[in-house]
Amino acid sequence: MLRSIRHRFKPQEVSRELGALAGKDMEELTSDDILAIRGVYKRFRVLVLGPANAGKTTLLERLSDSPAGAATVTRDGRRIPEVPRGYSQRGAHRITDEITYASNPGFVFHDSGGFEAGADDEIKAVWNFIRKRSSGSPSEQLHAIWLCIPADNSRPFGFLHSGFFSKPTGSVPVIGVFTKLDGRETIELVNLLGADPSPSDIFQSHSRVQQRTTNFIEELQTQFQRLPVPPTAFIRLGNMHKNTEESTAACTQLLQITTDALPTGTLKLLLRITVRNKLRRVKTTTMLQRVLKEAEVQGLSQAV
Ligand SMILES: Nc1nc2c(ncn2[C@@H]2O[C@H](COP(=O)(O)OP(=O)(O)OP(=O)(O)O)[C@@H](O)[C@H]2O)c(=O)[nH]1
Ligand SMILES: [Mg+2]
Repeated sequence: MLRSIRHRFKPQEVSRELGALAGKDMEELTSDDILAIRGVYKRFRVLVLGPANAGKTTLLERLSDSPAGAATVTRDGRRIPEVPRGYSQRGAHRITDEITYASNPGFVFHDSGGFEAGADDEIKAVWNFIRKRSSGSPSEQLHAIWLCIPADNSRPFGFLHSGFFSKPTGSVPVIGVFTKLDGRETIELVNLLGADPSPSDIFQSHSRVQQRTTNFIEELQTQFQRLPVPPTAFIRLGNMHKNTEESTAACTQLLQITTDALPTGTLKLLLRITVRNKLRRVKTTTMLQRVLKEAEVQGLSQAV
């Protein structure tokens, strides 16, 4: 059954010309090759799916090195105010809205909003969107879906009981993103030691808490893998609300897993090009900030 679904959606390169680039390494690409790939796809398009409070917006902000509220949201070509945190379920949000970040312009995101089990209309809207955007013009197509599954939720599998993953997503890979691992560790710690453990008990229980957290996630992952159309790959994220080396590394890992899951060589190249441009931009911004800081220290900021 699964094999036939996959076969039916056998991914194809958009054109013979792009297909010819597919086998190349990044280092082999000429600037004309890069222009050709970006000319067809424009931007890398991701749908972020998941229940309310799963950490979807936080993930996009971390990935884009952006503070809260920095997103540009566009509806029918016009900029609209970003939906404030916690309001995504109140009709202010549409899955077709395009979310971009000035610091990360090669990506465009769509947010499912926080739908819940039994919210059939919302789930239908998500499916309509996936169906429409899994084919058609390459620049409008979805390239990947990140399904955020909050590990600090006692029943994070719940919102999928509606049969959400009984349908294939065409050639768009779904990455299962377990979020808030740190929250699950806190829950496991309390389960193990009660609400008010001493610091030494916490220290001694560290590896047991981690083991219980791993067991919880692995059990969940097994449930997802039993779905008719399971996610292609999984990743575990924690402390993404903090801007740290770990959370930055986790974003890099998510992008690598996504690259591996993409169905065609040119889409893999598109994502690699997009990430490389983002890293160059971050480097330039960091350098600029350092220069400005030094200028400020020396009282030269006017001149700069
Ligand atoms: N402890 C912890 N908190 C997190 C993490 N990621 C996000 N949060 C927090 O969880 C809350 C919800 O995060 P959001 O990113 O707004 O969640 P969302 O999925 O976009 O929620 P909706 O927009 O309502 O659908 C915020 O207070 C975040 O700071 C994490 O990895 N660990
Ligand atoms: Mg949100």
